[in-house]
Amino acid sequence: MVATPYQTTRSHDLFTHAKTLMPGGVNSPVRAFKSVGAEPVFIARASGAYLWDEDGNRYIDYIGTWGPAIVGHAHPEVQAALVAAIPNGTSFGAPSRLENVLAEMVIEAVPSIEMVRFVNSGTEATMSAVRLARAYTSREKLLKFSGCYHGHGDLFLVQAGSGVATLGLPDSPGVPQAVTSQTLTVPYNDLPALEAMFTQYPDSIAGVILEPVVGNAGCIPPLPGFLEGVRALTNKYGALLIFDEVMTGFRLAYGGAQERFGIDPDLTCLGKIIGGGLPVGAYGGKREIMEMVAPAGPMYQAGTLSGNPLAMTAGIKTLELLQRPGTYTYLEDITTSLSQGLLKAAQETGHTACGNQVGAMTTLFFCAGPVTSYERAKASDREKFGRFHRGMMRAGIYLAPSQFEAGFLSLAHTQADIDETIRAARHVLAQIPAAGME
Ligand code: HOZ
Repeated sequence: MVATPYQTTRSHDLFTHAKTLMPGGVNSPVRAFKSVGAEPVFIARASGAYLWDEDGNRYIDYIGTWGPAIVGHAHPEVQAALVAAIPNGTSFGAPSRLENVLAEMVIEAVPSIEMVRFVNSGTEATMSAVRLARAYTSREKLLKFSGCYHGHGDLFLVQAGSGVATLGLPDSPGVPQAVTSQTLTVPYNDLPALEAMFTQYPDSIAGVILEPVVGNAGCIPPLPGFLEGVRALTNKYGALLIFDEVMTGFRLAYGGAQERFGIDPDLTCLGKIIGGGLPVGAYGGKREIMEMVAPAGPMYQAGTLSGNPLAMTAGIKTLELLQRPGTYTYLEDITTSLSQGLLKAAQETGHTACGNQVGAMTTLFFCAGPVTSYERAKASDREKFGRFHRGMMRAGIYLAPSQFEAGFLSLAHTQADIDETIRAARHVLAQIPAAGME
C-alpha cells in the first residue's frame, strides 16, 4: 500500500483567505501555530479522539478543543441531548430548569462551591471572581503567579501564560497601567516569594488566584505543600483564595484539583468541561461570599446568554458521562501511558526531556527538568519543540501548538492511539538532531 503524501493545500487556501477577514486569520491567537513555525489546519469535523482537516487528513487529537472534549468529540449521548433540546429554543434570556440541574451538579461535585453563577467563558468567570473578591474584602490588589493564564481580562495580562507567553508578549497595549499596577506576580511554587509579597502588602491583597495545576505554561504540578501554603497565607492575611479550575475542573477528579489535593478555596472558576463543548463558564464558592453577587447583593455581573439552555444541556450530559465508574482511573492510566511513552521515546533518541503529568494533563518539555515554574519552562528548547510539533502533525498527531500549553486526553483515546502516537514520536524525534540545540 502506498501512503498518501501529507498535504494541506485546502487549509493553506482557507488560512490565506481568513487572514484577509480576521486578525491573523483566527479568532484566538493560540490557534495560529505561529510559535511552531507552521500554519494551522482547518478542521472539517471531529469525532471521538480524532479530527479531520479540510484536506481529509486524520489526526489523533491531544488538544480536545483546549479541554472540553473530555468524553471525546461529538459524543453520541451529548449529541442526542442537544438534538432533543434544540426544538425547545436556543436561548431564553430567562431562568430555566436546566440551570438548576447543572448548578446542583456543580455544587454537589466541587467541594468548596455552595452557590454558583453561570457565565459564558472562563475569562468572564475569572474577571467576575476577582471583582467579587474585591467587593468582599474591600481591597484592590490581586496576586497571581507568573505563567498562569486566567483569560484575557485587563488585570490578568501581567506575566501571563498561554498565548501571551507563546507569542512572547510581555504585556498588552490597551491595558491601563492603573489596572495592572494592582496586579502583583510571584513565581509559581515559590511560597517564600508569596509570603514576601504579603509582608509588603499585608492589608491590601483582595485575592490570590492560581491554576492549582498549571496548564497554561505547559503542565506544571504544584510541589508538595505549595497549595497548602498558599491556603495558609491567604487565611493569615485575610485574602480570598481563588482556584482557576477552568482547565482542571472535572478533569483531575470529578471535584477538580481541589478534590484531588484536598484544598478548600474560597472561590472557584470553571469553564470548558461544564459546557460539554459549548461556550460556558462559572464561578462559585462560599454562600456568604456569593450572596454579594447581584441581585442577591450589590456586586454587579450579568449576561444575556448566561445559563444558555444548549450549554446547560451539553454540560449536564457531559457530567453524567463523567460520573460513570472508572472514568478517572482510565484517564489517569491512558495519560500516564502517553506521558511515559513520549519521555522514553525522547530519551532513547538522545534528547534531554522532562515529562510532566497530573491526571489527564501532560506536557513534554525539551529540557532536563524538573519544570516547576514558568521561569523553568522558558528554559526548554522551544525551537526543538517546534520541529517536533511539525513532524507530529505530518504523522497525524495533533499536539497543542506551543510549549506553553498542556496536552489533554479524553475517554475516547485508546491504548492503540497512544501506541501510534509514541511510534510517531520516536520516528520524528529520530530525525531531529539531539545535541547542539539544547
Ligand atoms: N486558555 C486556553 C488555552 N490555554 C484557551 C485557548 C485559547 O486561548 O484560544
